[in-house]
Amino acid sequence: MESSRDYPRLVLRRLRSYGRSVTSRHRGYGEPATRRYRYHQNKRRHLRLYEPDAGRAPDRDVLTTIAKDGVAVIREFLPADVAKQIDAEVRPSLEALAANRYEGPLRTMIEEEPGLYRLYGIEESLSPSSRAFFDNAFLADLANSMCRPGMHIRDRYVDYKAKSGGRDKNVDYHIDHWKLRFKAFFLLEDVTEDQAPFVYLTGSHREQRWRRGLDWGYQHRGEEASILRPDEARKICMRYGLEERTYTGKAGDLIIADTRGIHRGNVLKTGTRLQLVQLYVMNGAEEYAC
Ligand SMILES: O=C(O)CCC(=O)C(=O)O
Ligand SMILES: [Fe+2]
Repeated sequence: MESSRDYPRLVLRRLRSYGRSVTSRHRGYGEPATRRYRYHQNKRRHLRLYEPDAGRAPDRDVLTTIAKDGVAVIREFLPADVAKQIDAEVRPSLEALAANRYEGPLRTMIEEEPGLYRLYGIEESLSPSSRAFFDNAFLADLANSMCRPGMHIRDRYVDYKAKSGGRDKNVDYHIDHWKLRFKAFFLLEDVTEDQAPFVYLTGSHREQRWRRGLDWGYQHRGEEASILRPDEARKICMRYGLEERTYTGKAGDLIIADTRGIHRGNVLKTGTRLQLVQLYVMNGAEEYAC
């Protein structure tokens, strides 16, 4: 039992615990609101910097198309022979990876069930020819003309789809982020309707009302919250006048997409799909830029 001598200490203790309960109750309400406020501030800051500048672009038409549609294609970006050479350099390793017998030193990504495989760092020694794409000055200049601070490379890999009927995690409509993300897909082999061509909803990279929930969902809960059902994507298309386009192409073609917009892959019906991918993100601090 507490004696009267302890009274001041008791009061102090009660006051402290009251204080703690007040701050923790306050935190319960305050923290999500602060998080949301910071997110909106960062998003506003990001969008203010997102300013395509045709004057800095290596090709005005390409930049104008990306700014308008969120996606552009450059046919025969590199000669088909270069694409074939890169294909010859990387395919044996990817086939080994798909057959579960790759023993090389490179970092890998494997989605075994749907048949999606990636190899990173191929330009170091496996495929010197791939540097013609990964270290391409045109692409670097194009990325820098997309937004005021310019952009840098965040990721580069070779991407291999090898299982007919496989549904990897990219075949649903989705956005990659609420931030500008510019992915360059360089085709190493011809891609027909049956070889899982890339799909993009043109104009969906813009800041419009439909994306508010999706952007916050991504920020708050990550990738799983950035997926749209086909009927949701259709509704957005109709209401905002977006158009779904499918990007088939030939070895040597390049598809450039702002993957802030709605896009998806496709189920492979026949053969394989082999491409190089390079991801560019905005220069600046993580919370508002890259
Ligand atoms: O596989 C595809 O064509 C889509 C890939 C995709 O969604 C991505 O790279 O962000
Ligand atoms: Fe994606």
